[in-house]
Amino acid sequence: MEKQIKNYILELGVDDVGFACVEDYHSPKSYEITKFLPAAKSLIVLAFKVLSSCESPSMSAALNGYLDLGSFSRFSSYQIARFLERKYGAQVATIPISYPFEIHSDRPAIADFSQRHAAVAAGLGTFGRHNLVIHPRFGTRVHYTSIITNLPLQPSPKCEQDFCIHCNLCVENCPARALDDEGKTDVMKCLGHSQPYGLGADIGFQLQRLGSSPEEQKKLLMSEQYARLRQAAYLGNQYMCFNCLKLCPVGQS
Ligand code: B12
Ligand code: SF4
Ligand code: SF4
Repeated sequence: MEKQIKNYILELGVDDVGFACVEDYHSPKSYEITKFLPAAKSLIVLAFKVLSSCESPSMSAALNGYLDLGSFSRFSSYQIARFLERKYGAQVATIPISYPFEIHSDRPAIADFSQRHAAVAAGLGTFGRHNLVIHPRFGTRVHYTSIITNLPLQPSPKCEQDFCIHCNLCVENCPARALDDEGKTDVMKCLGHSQPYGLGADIGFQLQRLGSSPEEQKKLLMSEQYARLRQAAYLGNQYMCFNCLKLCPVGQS
């Protein structure tokens, strides 16, 4: 069964796949897997290689590569989930690249499920100094999604090697200095640079608008800042910094 599933997934064009049993998924801050699927037994983790457009000097071209990947990952997850249901009568829950996830004020910027822990459990990489998972072939330029299922699948072997070469390029080139503390990403610092038109900026804009005269409000609504906030809200996901992902040399030669 594992071979058939793997072949199906790779033939769709997904770059790599690994299996894990739910007991091997250890993410202290995430919800229990059974919250998503009470009968869960296994995780199927998919790896999608990030396009070289992440290196583009144009942030909109770099972001568009991410959005393309996002659409393909949704298409793939849905196809694979349907295949598992039809062929094996499986129960499934698909977990996306990022959104949607439950939002609670005591869990700021923390998702329900950790794709990084899932990838490590499924033998698709190990953590690097930048707190991202480094894949044995694609290096850091990879995104992960997961499918939780009640099928009992033989787990893939875990990666034993430390793929990070400890060059410190990610830390030195983070414009926000968000990676200075080893093992911790300063989320607010990263967000300020990587999502300058995200929720924080939107709140700032709305507060400014609330305190303004009708004439000033009109000006604010006609501004570049407002147009950028609207675009970001429409896209759902918006990144303006890719340094830790694109500068990591592992897997790039
Ligand atoms: C919210 C989010 C963010 C937030 C906050 C991130 C955060 N909390 O660390 C912000 C906006 C800052 C962000 C930034 C980025 N993100 Co982001 N993000 C997410 C998202 C949606 C949820 C993360 C989360 O809350 N998980 C739940 C928590 C409980 O688990 P966790 O993420 O694994 O976090 C824990 C572990 O990583 C652990 N940890 C950290 N380092 C180490 C090291 C070791 C050795 C160990 C054992 C554990 C450990 O500590 C964390 C807290 O408990 C995930 C997708 C997902 N659902 O997992 C993507 C995800 C983590 N992001 C990703 C990426 C690519 C990025 C960016 C590069 C974006 C960009 N510009 O391209 C930057 C990189 C920032 C960085 N270097 O850390 C990828 C990472 C892929 C990979 N190769 O690892 C993910 C997995 C998306 C995906 N589906 O592929 N992100
Ligand atoms: S995405 Fe940019 S700002 Fe965020 S941690 Fe990586 S290098 Fe730093
Ligand atoms: S840039 Fe260097 S230090 Fe940072 S994760 Fe990659 S190999 Fe490790």
